[in-house]
Amino acid sequence: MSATISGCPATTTKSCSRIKIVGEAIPNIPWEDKPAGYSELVWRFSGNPVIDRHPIPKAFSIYNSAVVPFEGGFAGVFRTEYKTRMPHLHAGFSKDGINWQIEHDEIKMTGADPEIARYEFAYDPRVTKLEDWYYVQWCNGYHGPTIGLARTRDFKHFEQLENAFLPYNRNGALFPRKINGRYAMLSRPSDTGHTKFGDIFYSESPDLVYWGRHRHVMGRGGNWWQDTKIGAGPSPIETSEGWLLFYHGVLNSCNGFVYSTGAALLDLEQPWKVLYRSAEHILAPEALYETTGTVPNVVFPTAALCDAPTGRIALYCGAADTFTTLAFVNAFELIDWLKTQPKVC
Ligand code: BMA
Repeated sequence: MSATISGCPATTTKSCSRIKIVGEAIPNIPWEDKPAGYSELVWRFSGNPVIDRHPIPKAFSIYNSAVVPFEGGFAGVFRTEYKTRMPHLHAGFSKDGINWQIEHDEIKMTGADPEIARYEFAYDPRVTKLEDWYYVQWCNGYHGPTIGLARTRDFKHFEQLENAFLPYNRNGALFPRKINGRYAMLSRPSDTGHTKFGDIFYSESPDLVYWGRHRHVMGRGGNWWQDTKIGAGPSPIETSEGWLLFYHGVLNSCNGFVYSTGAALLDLEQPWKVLYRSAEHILAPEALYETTGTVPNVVFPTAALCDAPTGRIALYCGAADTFTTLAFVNAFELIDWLKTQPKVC
């Protein structure tokens, strides 16, 4: 185990007083210390996968899902793939963030225009606590994938809002507060296939209905692990050093796509300005549950719990489009490392 002083890695004790994380304390955050002698920034939970195959009767698998602190425990929205192989959204609850009770029936949203409410498909949810609501952003089928939006207070009743963008768009990640007086979201416009483009953009809204003032944040490219396309992961985490963003990057190998995880720091008031970005991936498919499954070689981050005082981050990932897994990283250590990375990759 690495030595810790007030929960901060011994090697970065100074940065704990320098770096502030804006957010709540999550004293019961799922956590394991870094294994002794392990030199990588990010390490995997020894109990992975957190959600194995066939966790509820309807599900073939549950992955690429979202988790937030809720009423002293945790709640989430889960990409639940049925044996039809169609993805649906299910709510789930957990006391410890590791053992999950997933609802057996899918979320029934209310309130949307029937045109928007009809189901085509629903996958890759993120959940963001914003003001006094939990907002769900997911890839919603409407003549192709776009970003659906809904909100809940109890993870039982969900009110669906308008889709945020036109299709084709994926990987919507709402910021946890207004920026310059407007709601803000990252997304990844795309086309019908896995074409070699896919950059992250920033959009603003006065009301969570009308979105505009779109700005380019960062592009695919540079090193090959993120050369085919990239997409935002969980909602960015606010820190004194900028918005900490986890994202996925895609390598196009002769054996198919490889999805890995990177990180970036975005300017606090102008988040379309990238301050630092990982030239290397920080988590790539290596464990058997990441390399073997429905889609081999996929690590897809979609939720990050962060305990503000200690900087502990529990990162939930989809693995091989089959499993839900957990990895850990310390925010202070990650930020210090990001500052050694080039501003543009
Ligand atoms: C992306 C999305 C993800 C999936 C990934 C790997 O395009 O569809 O849901 O995890 O591909 O298959």
